[in-house]
Amino acid sequence: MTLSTPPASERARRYAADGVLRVDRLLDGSETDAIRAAFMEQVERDREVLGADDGLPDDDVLARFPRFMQPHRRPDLPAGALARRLMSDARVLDVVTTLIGPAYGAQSMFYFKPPSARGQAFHQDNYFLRAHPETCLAVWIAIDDCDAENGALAVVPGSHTKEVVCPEAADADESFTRGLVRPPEGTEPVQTVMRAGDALFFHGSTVHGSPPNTSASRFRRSLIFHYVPRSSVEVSRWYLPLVAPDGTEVTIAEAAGGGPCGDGWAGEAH
Ligand SMILES: O=C(O)CCC(=O)C(=O)O
Repeated sequence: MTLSTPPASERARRYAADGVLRVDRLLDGSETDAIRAAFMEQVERDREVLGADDGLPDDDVLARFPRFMQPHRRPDLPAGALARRLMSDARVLDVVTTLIGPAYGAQSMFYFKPPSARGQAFHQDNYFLRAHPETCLAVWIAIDDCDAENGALAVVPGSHTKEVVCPEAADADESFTRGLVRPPEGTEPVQTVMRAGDALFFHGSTVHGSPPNTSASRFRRSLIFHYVPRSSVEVSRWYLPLVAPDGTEVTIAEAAGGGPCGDGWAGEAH
């Protein structure tokens, strides 16, 4: 199976069936060039201000190029201002609203994924965001052309109808994150091939992840947003405050305890 971009009138149906929707050319080349340049400038100047602490050893290439978390919360930085603006961009929100109705922005992330970087084992975003009573929705935008060699995203169509499960241990040689959710029985992963500016919109229970970047010289950068429906009554603390389309910050209750891993589970960042 390959994922194709349906006509706009087919988007909701395709998303309901597959749990993932591809929209090619969401951003144009001048925009992805500007995003790439702003984030590279930031990571070279000061990576700590936005970089996640993923507990990586200093000699891991991802310690030099950590994923950036919640850059939209730093609109004083050029990269943060871009993330903030794009989180509320009409082209993005139009699709988001078609799929899940009126929504709030909950998270922005930027992955650099340089050559030799490990990937991210299969997982489900609902495990982390815990937006209730609804699901979250991810928007994954390619900032470089990408394929299996440089670690493009792989998604599991149809897995969004299954439960959120408690992860098992991932292979640390392949994944910089620790949890692994296997594709449910009867489903198959699809390795995507995308151009810079193409986007995937996927359901919070859709199993997805990415292989290591085995290319010699091709970064695989991506800009990622997560949204929750405006009808959500709670979400994990890390995602608060949410951001309304007009930029207003909104706070709802914190989701805590329970979940697929039992009552002791206190939540963790994505
Ligand atoms: O970009 C990647 O390699 C993985 C991103 C991802 O899985 C996520 O944002 O949940």
